[in-house]
Parts: sequence; structure tokens; C-alpha cells
Amino acid sequence: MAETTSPGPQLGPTTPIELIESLYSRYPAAVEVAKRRLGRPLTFAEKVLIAHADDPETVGLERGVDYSDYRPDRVAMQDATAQMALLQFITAGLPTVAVPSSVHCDHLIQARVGADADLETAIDTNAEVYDFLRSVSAKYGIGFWKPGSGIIHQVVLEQYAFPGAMMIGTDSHTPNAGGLATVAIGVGGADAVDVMAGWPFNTRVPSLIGVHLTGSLSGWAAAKDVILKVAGILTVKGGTGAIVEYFGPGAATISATGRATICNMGAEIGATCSLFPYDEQTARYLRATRREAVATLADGVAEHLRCDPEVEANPEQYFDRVIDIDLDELEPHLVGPHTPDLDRPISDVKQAAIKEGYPLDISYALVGSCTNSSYEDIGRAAHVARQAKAAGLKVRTPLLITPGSEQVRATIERDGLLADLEAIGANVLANACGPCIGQWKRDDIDKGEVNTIVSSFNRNFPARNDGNAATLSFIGSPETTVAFALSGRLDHDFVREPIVGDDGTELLLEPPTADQLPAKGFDPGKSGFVSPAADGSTVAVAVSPTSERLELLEPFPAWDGNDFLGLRVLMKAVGKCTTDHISPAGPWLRFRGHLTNISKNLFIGANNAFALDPPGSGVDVRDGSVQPLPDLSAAYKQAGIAWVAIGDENYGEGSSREHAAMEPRYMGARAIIVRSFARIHEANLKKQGVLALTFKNPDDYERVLVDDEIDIVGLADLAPGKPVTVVIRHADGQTEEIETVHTMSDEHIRWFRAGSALNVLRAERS
Ligand code: MIC
Ligand code: SF4
Repeated sequence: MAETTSPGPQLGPTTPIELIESLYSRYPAAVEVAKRRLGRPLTFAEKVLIAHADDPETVGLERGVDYSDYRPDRVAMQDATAQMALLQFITAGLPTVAVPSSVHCDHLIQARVGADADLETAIDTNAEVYDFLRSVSAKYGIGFWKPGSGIIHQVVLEQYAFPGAMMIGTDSHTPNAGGLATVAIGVGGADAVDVMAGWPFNTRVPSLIGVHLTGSLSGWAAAKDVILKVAGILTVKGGTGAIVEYFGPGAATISATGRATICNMGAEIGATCSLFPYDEQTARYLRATRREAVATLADGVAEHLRCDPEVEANPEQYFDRVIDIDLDELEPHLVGPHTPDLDRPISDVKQAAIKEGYPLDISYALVGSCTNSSYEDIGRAAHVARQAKAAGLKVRTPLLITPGSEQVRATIERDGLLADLEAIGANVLANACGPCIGQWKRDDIDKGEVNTIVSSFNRNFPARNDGNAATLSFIGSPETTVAFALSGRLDHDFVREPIVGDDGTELLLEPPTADQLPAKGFDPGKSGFVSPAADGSTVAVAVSPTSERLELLEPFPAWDGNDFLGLRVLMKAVGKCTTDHISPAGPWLRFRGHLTNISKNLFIGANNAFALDPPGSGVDVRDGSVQPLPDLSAAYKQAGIAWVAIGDENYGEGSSREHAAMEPRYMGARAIIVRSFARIHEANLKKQGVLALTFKNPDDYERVLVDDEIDIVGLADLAPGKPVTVVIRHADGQTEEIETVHTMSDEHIRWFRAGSALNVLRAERS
């Protein structure tokens, strides 16, 4: 295992040029190896993968089948997931991280009053967690970005991502960096720990979906509408296990930050990541963000930083699936409520809203989040605002703006774009996730009140933004969001109908236009970067044993070698069970570093087939009582009753938070058995030593009843590709035997036996 003793290249706030040179020097030979082994031209994604293969000559290449080892160039972590990742990293006992890594403080800032006050409150209330992250970063050679410096994915795009790179990040929207031609993959903390410890990143070779773009965006259509359209086509599970590669003449017309929006929201279709090629758009963005030298280097290997011409000419031969989108025909779209793939062009929204009975008055409009807070985004939103201001109009719906980074904030302030938005009544929040992740103190409605909100965010699962499952959340581009804020009505087609002011003034908005990049260059604003200590051994990391927010981890017990017999069914999820249902964020973000405390939210958003009302309830089979699922799991744990949870399709969709896997593990789950899994969550369960099983016949889901006892047998013979037998013993004495399948490799089986991947890592270190 590689071991680094000095933090060396990690020290600065950008990717060291030597690292890029060294990677690019490996590209030609690695690409040649893949061409020889596959006997054909390559897509861009395949080039990046082979250039990062642990061993290009032997790495498995079979898509969707092989598990392969890669060497990413970088690891990025945000504060809400970094805590658990770093608590695990500490237990590995290494002197420093082996790969350049960074921590970004963005998720824990609550939106209440406005940027400055909210930031001050966050620094105060999260002091213990920020101190922990800062000292761990200082000790282990990790770059630390202070609260207020921006949302992880914007900062990574501005500072670290570079064409042809591979990185992993403990956040599902890490693929944002695909806008800069980086293969950037969202992972759970345990995967990050492997890479920071010098191990390779092991993942299944992704399948490849090609999106062929022609034409160019015009009118109201924005980059956001490309991905909303793709989400409508592919649905929330259509991208599972795939890299989505964009190419074709239309791709060249989209700015680097627009591409990042598209790649960011590829997370919503379950994609491993999304990717645009390197070209003049990428180079322009690199130059604008003071990385001229990176663009020059990339020019030198440009042929390797895009797909081969044969692929572009005959994509069907090289991709598993090809989607064609003509940007000339693209309309603005709106998706929602409750799922990002319920897609409609704006022209259909009015009719659908009336038919479905969605509240027509919009209660809030929100612009920002990691997916849509670039200079161009805010510029287009501001153009709409200027038109309204000139006509004497103000927003009818309160409008909140969260800039993506301090650099964007300082620049849009300097260029008057923030002032344009404030002039129509917008309120500017801190550079952070804020309302996107439920960090929103909303006082205008009561819990349970049905209401409509529109945002430019990426997720709209129930209760996500404001903790109220009755809020209907719709997603569109920033300019769409501002247009809706002006009319205040979901049944207003702003493309075709004028906004009517209180005094009868009519304004038919013109389609927005804006500069992609600031003509005067970016203003970096206040620097939020803290370098790690030159000698980390002198830095102490303290976790108070009485803390309610941080808790050192105890290793999970190893498998005892016996089959699992007589497991109880804690719950059977019906329909969507995202990570926001399993371990919600919002107020619970507070406990992300404390496994015992955060486990008190286990499944509180889940819809359990056996106790539907209220969500998060379960039946105690010992006496038939209905209880909150966290209480029930605690009671079972205390009584030594092990359990399984049953899931529907795409179980674990959404976040990368490994808490959604660690909590069930900690509270006594032996297996999670589902109709299908979302990629990151399945990987997280395996890492934590939970059996992640899929019904071979999805209808077997129906066989599981509330008072069944479940046996999982033949575990001593667990092997890759071999089904696992599950015996369902019904309360009436009948028994059914079903087959489940899994995606465990030999390595994953080792983790299961050892109790967790971390236990394996620790054993190898000692
Ligand atoms: C999200 O958008 O759901 C989050 C919050 O950024 C998560 C990470 C987390 O739960 O901390 C993600 O997308 O991975
Ligand atoms: Fe933050 Fe929202 Fe982006 Fe997640 S999706 S990183 S919560 S802004």
C-alpha cells in the first residue's frame, strides 16, 4: 500500500501542475493499451478510466460486470459526510492522506435571516464540528475550506477539477466536475477512506450512455432543461451504473458551468457520473479561473480528452444506449413534485397543475444550490429581474438566492447582478446548501400545509427542503424560477403570457441572455482556504466523550460464521425510499458525527407497508403495537432481535450519506432485501458489512408479511454471482423459499465476514 509521510502537494488551494503533467504523460500509453485490448476506438469516459486504472494491462474492462481498481487524483468531502469519513480514517492510524483531499464546510449553515447573520450563527453553533474538521484536516494533510467559502461542487469546479482527471467525493453531486471533463464520482465515506489510505477505488466498470447533442440552446431553454429532459427520458433509475457521456456539435455550444449543471443532476438519474469532452469552452473556463497553465497542458493531449472520431460518427456501436437531443427544439421544463423525473415542458405545466390539483399560488422561489449558481445562471436570472424592475414589478413570491461560492458571490455583487435581484425583492443567503438540504427556517406555513415551491435545485423528495412532506417542490432553471416568482403562479406560462402587475401593467418577458463568464474576470472574494499543517504529528484532534455531535467509532462485530436465522422484518418500504426517507437531513445534520444520536432518525420518513400512517412507523411483532421505527429498532436491538428491512425499486436513491447504511447496521440489520438498489447506497451497505440482496423475482417482495421470520442461509458459501437463499417462515407455519442475488465480489465478501470494510483495512494495517 502506498503511504505518504508528508502532505506535500495537498497544501495548496488548487491542483498542483506537476500532478496534471504526470497524469497527462501517462495518457497516450494507457489509451493505447485499452485500444489494443478492446480492439476498437474509445469513448472519452473509457480513456479517463484506463488512464486511472491501477494496472491498465490487467484491469477488468467488461462493462457492468467487472469490479476494477482505479487510482483517483483527488478526494473531496463536505462537512456533513466528512465527519463520518474522517472518524473512520482516524481509526486506520495513518500519518497523512495518500491522495490530495479537501473538506468543504457548506451543509451545516442554516438559512434564516440572510448571508452574514446566518454565517455567524453557523460558525457559533457548529464550532465543535468545524474545529474537529479543521484539526483533522490540519493533521492529515487535507485542505480545509471554511464555512462561507462555498458549496463543495462549485469550489471543486473553480479550483481543483481539470480535464481528464478522476476524482471521488463524499457527496452524490460530485459529478458536477464532469462539466470540466473530469470523471467525478459520488461515494460513501468508506470509499473515500480507502483512497485516502492509499488503496485503490474499487467500483464496477460502468456501462456507457451517450447523449448526442445537436443544435444550440436558445430562448428560455437553458442547460438545466437539457438534464430535466434527460431525467424525463431515463427516469430516476435509468442511469444506474452508467457514465453518461455528452458529445456532438450541440455540446460545444454549452458553457463549462452549464455542462456542470447537466453533470450535477445526472445524480438524479442514478448515473455513476456524467462527462463532457475537453474543448474551447473548458479552456475558457480554466483561463477565467486563473488556470491558464492547465489549459495549455490539456491542449497538448486534447485528442485523449474527448471520444475518438469513430465514436462520434457511429455512437450506437460504442455506447450501450444513445439518446439524441436537438437543442434547437428544447423548451424550458419544470419537474416535480416529489421526484425529479416527473418532467413537463412549461407549456404543459398550467394544465397539469389544474388537473392534479397542485396549489397554484407559489409560496417560495429559490435560486442556487450546487447545481445552478454559476455566474451565467445568476446573470440570466438577473436579466429577467431587470426587465421586471424596468416595468416596476416586484416578486409576488418570496425569492431566496444562494450563491454557489464566495468567488461567484463577490463577482455577481461587483457586477451588479445581486443588486438586480435584490431590486425585485430577493433575499441573498450565505454561500452554502441552505434550503436545498432542509437547512431552512421557514415560518410562513404550518407542518402538513400543502403548498407549492419552485427552485433551481436538483432534488425534490418530500420534506427535503423545509421538513414538510406536504410541500410540493418543483425544479426548473434559475430564470424559470425567477419568472415564476414574478407571477407567483404555477398556472402562468411565462414564455407566452404577460405578467400583469397590480396596477395592470403587462410585461411579456423576453428570453434571458447573459455572459457565460465575467468580462472583468472573477473576483475571488475573501479567501476561505486553510492549508494543512506542515507537520501534522504536532496537531491534536479531540473528541469529547460527552459530545452530542461527535462520537468515536467502535468497530462493527465480525460475522460469527452462522447463517442468519429468525430475523424479524423491521419494515417493508412501499414506493420511493430515498436516503432522505432512511436518514433525513435538515435538523438531523447536527448529528452526522455521532452514530448513536443520528440513529434516532432511522427510517422516520419511510412508508412502511405494514404501518402506513404516519410515515416512519412499524409494528412490534411481539405485541402488535405500532411504534416509531427508530424506537422499534432500538427495542429489537436491546432484546437481541436481529432484523431485515425490505425495499422497493431504486432503494437508497439520492444522497451518498453512509449514515443510511451505518444506522441500520448499528441498530441490528443483517440484510436489506429490495427490488433494486441505487448504486451508492448499495456500495455503502456492503462497506458496512450489511448483506445487500435483491429479489431475483421482484414479485417476491409481495411474499414478505409483517410477522414473518426470515432465514438467510448458505452464507458460508457466499460467492460472487451465486444467489443467496432466503427462507420466509410465515406465522401460519407455511414456509416459502426464494432466491436473492447480490453484486458482491470476493473483496466485498471479505468485508462482510470481517464486519465491515474498515475492519479489513485496520487488520491489514496492524
Ligand atoms: C444531498 O444533496 O442530498 C446531500 C445532502 O448533499 C447529500 C450528502 C449528505 O447527505 O450529506 C448527497 O447528495 O450526497
Ligand atoms: Fe448541497 Fe443541495 Fe448540492 Fe447536496 S444538492 S451538495 S445539499 S446544494
